[in-house]
Amino acid sequence: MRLTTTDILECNEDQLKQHGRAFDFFSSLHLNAEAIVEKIMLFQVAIPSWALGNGGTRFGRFPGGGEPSRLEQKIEDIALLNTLNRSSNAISLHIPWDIPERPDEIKSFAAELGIRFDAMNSNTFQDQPGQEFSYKYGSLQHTDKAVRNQAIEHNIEVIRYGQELGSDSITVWLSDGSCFPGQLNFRKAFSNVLSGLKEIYSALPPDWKMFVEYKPYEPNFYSTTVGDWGQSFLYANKLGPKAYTLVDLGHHLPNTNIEQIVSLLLMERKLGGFHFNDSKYGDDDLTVGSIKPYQLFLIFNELVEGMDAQKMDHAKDLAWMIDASHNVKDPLEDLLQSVEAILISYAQALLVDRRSLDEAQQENDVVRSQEILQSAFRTDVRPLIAEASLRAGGALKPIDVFRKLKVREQLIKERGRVSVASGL
Ligand code: PSV
Ligand code: MN
Repeated sequence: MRLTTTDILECNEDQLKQHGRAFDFFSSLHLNAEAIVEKIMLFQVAIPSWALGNGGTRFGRFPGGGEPSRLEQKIEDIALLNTLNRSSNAISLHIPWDIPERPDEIKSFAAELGIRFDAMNSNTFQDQPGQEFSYKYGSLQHTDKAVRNQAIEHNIEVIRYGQELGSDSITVWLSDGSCFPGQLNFRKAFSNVLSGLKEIYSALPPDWKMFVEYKPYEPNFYSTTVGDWGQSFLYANKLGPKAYTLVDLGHHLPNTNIEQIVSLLLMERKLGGFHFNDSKYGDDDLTVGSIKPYQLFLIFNELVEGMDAQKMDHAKDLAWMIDASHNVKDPLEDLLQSVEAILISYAQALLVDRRSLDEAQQENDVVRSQEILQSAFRTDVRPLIAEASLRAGGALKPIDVFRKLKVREQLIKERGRVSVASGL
């Protein structure tokens, strides 16, 4: 199914007046409204190929119908999202869940729909049918060199697919670790992973980046070989200038100060990108901003401050991706909510009065510092997000339009009620 700009414009029609009033009012209060709209228009968030169907838990999965079962359909779904919000023009592919049989054809298919390929993701956390060696006891950390080589080869193959598709980065997430004390020699595991990553790193094309993602637990519950940002940072430093840490918001123990991690990684020029989601307990993969919106704002506050300090391009210099799972919601509606939450936090962070905050910090005025941050956080910036979408030809209210145009119903008609997307 494809949506046209005309479909969207028609749906915008009856909200235009009210939006115009809200935007004018906002602009009368905030002199930088125009500059923020321009920045939002440039900001794009990549959608993961594995998040277009319903996820589930080990207790069950409840597919909602009309899920994309082929890569082309996944790209079509992302194009639908992007037509609605004009802020999600990229796909992040997971291999082997989404192997492009003919990469050149897939690349031009995506380009026709205005979709490009963001970071590639490898998978050495599951055994695939016909695979020679098992990853039961890890992949790059494995005691057996043959298993390590298989994992290295897989990652290099993922880079090759990425090259053909026009991607320029690979995210390596390893589930390597141990479930019980004594199972693993930590030093040997670390050095096996490091030498494996070095081989993958040396296969990177010159303009590519490698993102090393960390996670404290699951599927291993006693130790994880890339368990936190410190370990990821250690690998990234030892690997070289093309290696960076990737922060997945769900991969922290409760109450971790993620914004501080972000600030320090940026300072060290080692922050590569994000997997956005939200969580109540752990790697819950919930809709971005649904549980801790203030934390998301504080993260963006550090991002804007730190990126500006390094004169970085907000839109291009970090990889912005969602990594979520949708157990009870329509995945496309959920993704629209997630992208909107990201843009809201970004816009609020752009509203922070940095000079006053700096002064308040210098004077140790704790109350004023908090007031400055919270006054930005408590500002309703939705007229700015809507204006950015409108100017780019998108919907003022993407979810309303999705429902009004009966997108899910159409997808079910086209693909059937029982089609199932690949992924977790
Ligand atoms: C692992 O939990 C992870 O966050 C990694 O990014 C994987 O690639 C993805 O989720 C798989 O769903
Ligand atoms: Mn992730």
